Amino acid sequence: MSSQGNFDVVRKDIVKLLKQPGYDDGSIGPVLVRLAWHSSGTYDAETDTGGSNGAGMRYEHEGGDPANAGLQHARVFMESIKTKHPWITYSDLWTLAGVVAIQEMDGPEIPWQGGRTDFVDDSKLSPRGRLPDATKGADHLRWIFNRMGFNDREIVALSGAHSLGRCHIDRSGFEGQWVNNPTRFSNQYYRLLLSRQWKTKTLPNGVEQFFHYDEDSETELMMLPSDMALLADDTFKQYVELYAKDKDVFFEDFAAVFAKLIELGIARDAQGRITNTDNEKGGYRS
Ligand code: DDH
Repeated sequence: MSSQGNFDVVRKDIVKLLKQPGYDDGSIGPVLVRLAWHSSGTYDAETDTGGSNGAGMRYEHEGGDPANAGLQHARVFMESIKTKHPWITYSDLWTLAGVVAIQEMDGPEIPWQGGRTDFVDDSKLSPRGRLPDATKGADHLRWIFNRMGFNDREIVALSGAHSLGRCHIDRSGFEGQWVNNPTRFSNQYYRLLLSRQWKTKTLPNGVEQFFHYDEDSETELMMLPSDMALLADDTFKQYVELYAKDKDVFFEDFAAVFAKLIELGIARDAQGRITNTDNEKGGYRS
């Protein structure tokens, strides 16, 4: 069933669903990207647990992790696609939706392969707390992303996804958008990080973030403490400068690193068939 042709039909249906005038900035693209990232970013290379395979976010253990607050909106939107194409696994659907959304929002084309299963092996459940904490600095970012297998340059490239979407006070406790046009993928995040005077402010809920008032668009833009950490660390900063200067290098690096993210924990043979899951039973081979 899961032939490439069918995936193309699903891609088209995801595209049709992206524009949602009543939702945020008129598109569910950003929250779909976050869904793909959070479903994959639980990976731990040492124990080979977590990752997109299994779509664990369907269950309270992972779905109810405070780090995933708000992603139920993305999952509900994806449910109509799953109902229409019941053969696709949630783990394939959520990762595919992320790459389709990025491409449709003017981002790079990201290589994507299907074949993930939705079988959850209890012994492979990832504990909560594996996703980054936005109040923390460079050491924390390295600790989280090195665990997945990413280096400094890849950490900075991945962070450029914050040219999309916004923070919601009722989800993460932070509030606002990083860039002026949050439904267009670009290197604007790095450019703004470097070129604006970011000041701290404390929100009514006691959460501290950074802000800059953009006179031209009369919009207040924001940065998380973890975004600012990319400026405070010299190695990270050198890549922020690179990506701010060269959009093509950023797009190329981002496509490669996002493709790596959604493949974490998945081993494939030369034909692209996943070899570390038992496709017959739809479960892990242990
Ligand atoms: Fe992020 N992110 N993210 N992020 N992220 C939030 C929103 C979005 C961190 C914290 C937050 C990545 C890395 C980090 C997206 C993509 C990616 C929010 C706000 C917080 C907080 C959530 C809310 O209130 O709705 C931190 C910390 C890190 C880090 O340490 C590096 C990465 C790697 C990606 C990626 O996609 C590759 C996107 C998109 C959003 C906007 C979601 C939306 O609903 O809009």
